[in-house]
Amino acid sequence: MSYQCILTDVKQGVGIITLNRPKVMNALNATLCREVGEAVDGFEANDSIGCIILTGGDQVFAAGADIKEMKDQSFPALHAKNFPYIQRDCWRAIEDARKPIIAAVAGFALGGGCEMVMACDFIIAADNAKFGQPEVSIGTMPGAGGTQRLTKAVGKAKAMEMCLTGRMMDAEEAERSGLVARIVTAEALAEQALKTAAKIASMSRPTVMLIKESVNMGVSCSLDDGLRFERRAFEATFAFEDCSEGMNAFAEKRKPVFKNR
Ligand code: CO8
Repeated sequence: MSYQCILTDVKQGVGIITLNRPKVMNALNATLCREVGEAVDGFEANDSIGCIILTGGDQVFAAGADIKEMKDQSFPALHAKNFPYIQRDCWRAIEDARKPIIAAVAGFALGGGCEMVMACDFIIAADNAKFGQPEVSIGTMPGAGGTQRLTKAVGKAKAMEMCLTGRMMDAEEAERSGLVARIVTAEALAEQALKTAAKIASMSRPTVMLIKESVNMGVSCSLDDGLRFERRAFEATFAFEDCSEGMNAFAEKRKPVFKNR
């Protein structure tokens, strides 16, 4: 499949999506959003892939929605068709994916770009990463999860300050605040993200999917409901051949051979 605004690759059971509009800091135009959605769908449907990486360039993940493309939109058009010019809600495609998606972020992740990495399952940040919701500076506001996911990730005080002032958070503050899982050097980002994703891809896929679903449940439901869901999901893993293979392999002091069933 050839794309205009992204690159895709497959390595070690990992599907890699790279945003690729370097001249405009990977601004998210309609084509890029559609292509990210299509690439996620394609990797989801590909049985040889167990994990996905979403990444950008060395200096910028994405500087947000393409302001030049967005600037002439009107409220009636946006409202009537739920942001029609984007055509494909790639943020939704990312969060609906059942395979884990890791964001590997170097440089700016701003506006819709910050929202895109927050829709992923976790973020590995390069030491030059910067996160922000600067929409207020151009007279608008986050529209794809910025006020919601940032608040859940870093708490109300920091999210409110960032959304109201446009202040960016550097990688260290983002790690301290719980927005990113881990910081690596910019040079090591691609390798470390691939190593992490390949490790996930080597695990039992149905179990990995249940773990992802269970953690995500916990983000949006009560502790009681989350614990109940987790217990049923845990029990369900005993229906997988991979579960008995994993436990037998441990008892027999050998490496498990997971068959994703
Ligand atoms: N859209 C379009 N073009 C952009 C964007 C953008 N978001 N960001 C940068 N560019 C372009 C610039 O216009 C420039 O192009 P040219 O060379 O033709 O003039 C080129 O990229 C390089 O940019 P700069 O010269 O500005 O580079 P700097 O290194 O000086 O600055 C910044 C980098 C700080 C990233 C700066 O470019 C910037 O502030 N960009 C805009 C950031 C922003 O406001 N983002 C929020 C956009 S709104 C949004 O994301 C809402 C999402 C809602 C989604 C809801 C969907 C349902």
